[in-house]
Amino acid sequence: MTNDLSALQIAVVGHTNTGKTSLLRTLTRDVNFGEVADAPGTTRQVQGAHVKLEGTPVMLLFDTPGIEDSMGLLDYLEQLASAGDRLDGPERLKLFLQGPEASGRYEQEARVLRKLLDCQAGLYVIDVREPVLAKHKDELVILAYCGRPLLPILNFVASTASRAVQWRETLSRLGLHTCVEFDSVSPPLDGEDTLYRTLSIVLPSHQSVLSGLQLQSARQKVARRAAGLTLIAGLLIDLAALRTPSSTEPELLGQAIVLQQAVVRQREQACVQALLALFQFSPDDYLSHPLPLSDGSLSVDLFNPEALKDIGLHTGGGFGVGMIAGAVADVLSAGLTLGTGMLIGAAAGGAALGVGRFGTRMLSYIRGFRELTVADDILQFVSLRQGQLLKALERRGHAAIAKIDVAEKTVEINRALTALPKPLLRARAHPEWSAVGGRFQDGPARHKAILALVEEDRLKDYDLF
Ligand SMILES: Nc1nc2c(ncn2[C@@H]2O[C@H](COP(=O)(O)OP(=O)(O)OP(=O)(O)O)[C@@H](O)[C@H]2O)c(=O)[nH]1
Ligand SMILES: [Mg+2]
Repeated sequence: MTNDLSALQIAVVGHTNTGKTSLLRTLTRDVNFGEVADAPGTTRQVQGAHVKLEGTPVMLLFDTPGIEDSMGLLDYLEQLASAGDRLDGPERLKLFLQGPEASGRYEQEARVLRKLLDCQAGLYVIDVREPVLAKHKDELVILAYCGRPLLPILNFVASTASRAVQWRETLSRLGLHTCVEFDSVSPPLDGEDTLYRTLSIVLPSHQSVLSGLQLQSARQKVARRAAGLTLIAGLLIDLAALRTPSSTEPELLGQAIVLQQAVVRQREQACVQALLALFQFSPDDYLSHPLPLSDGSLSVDLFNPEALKDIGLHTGGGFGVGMIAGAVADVLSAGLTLGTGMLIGAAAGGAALGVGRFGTRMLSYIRGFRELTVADDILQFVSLRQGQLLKALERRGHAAIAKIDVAEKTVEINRALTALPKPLLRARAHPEWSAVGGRFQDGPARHKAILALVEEDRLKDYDLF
């Protein structure tokens, strides 16, 4: 990394294992920055990362090793000057940094202080689950010797063990009246904007860059949401418009069902990957830390009727009629509905799935069954699930390691299937709108339908219908 000295430079400092490296990951949206581990002393060297404004690096954030022995160092600093010397903080630190202990016992701490002295300000990361101890107070006294503005970041505020109140009080007593609540694993939606806004208060000389970053962060959040919703709407249009031709011959119908299910699964998977990429969670990141997926597929199987029942989606659409209702239900369990001539064709589906309730006499009546389509309840399930993934990604910091369990949250939803929104109903009649179908033809009408779906009122909740 080149060292751009014109950029605003900020040191991220604090006690060991408080989440400094995690904060850098989240602010730079880089899951690969540095090393994160639940153990003290993980970061040993200072490492910088650029933060860009409209593509131009404007700020350098420096990760630093954790401070370990603040009490020993403060005692040492206090006895450094000979009696009668009136040294201020930076002068005292200069003496220390020139002395032997800066490359000996306090080498780690010396790296931190040197860096903070080089920077215009520091972010002081606190694990608010920890009680306020003498070592923390000593640490703050030493950091104040640098003579740089320090903005405390109350990390882990989402934890039930948070002692944020106690920490705020302590910080005030030490003259630090402004601080920011954050959580690098699940940052508040406006966490980044708030951080930059508050930093601009403690660092008024860099207000224009910091308010630029604040605005950019707010804008990007809105843009990511719109792009995410567009990806989901595209997926739903593709699935609603999808038609797989099929024969009425049971074996061939069975094959068509398997094929169509595979196409639907892959298409949903592609949307998951695109959403991950949009939020800068790489496929690698997802492989090593499986997000909502297990071995490449979403963990609640799309076509598992039990799963659909569990989430309380009830199939509508007037299929439950007459003697062949059972077979229709079985075809629906395959997550597909049948095109024109569906009821008779459904019997063939039932037979293909090994239902065995229909003899050859029944099958001989089968006529006119032509296409498979994706069932309404599958569309709704996909919509819910992708909407929840989008929400989870918006709330996920780049320091998060645990997987997002979208499937688990989806199961909590319990309600009857509502009618498809208009753009999806229209898509039903336009097989050429399906990018995964054999008749795909991209065009303005398809795009219009995607936009209309994004703009549907209900979509604002990320719940497309
Ligand atoms: N839940 C939660 N966990 C966090 C947060 N920040 C960090 N962690 C976890 O805390 C542990 C320590 O995080 P690091 O980022 O390595 O901490 P550090 O301050 O850089 O540690 P050193 O380099 O050893 O000083 C890791 O297991 C992180 O996943 C947070 O805001 N919330
Ligand atoms: Mg670290």
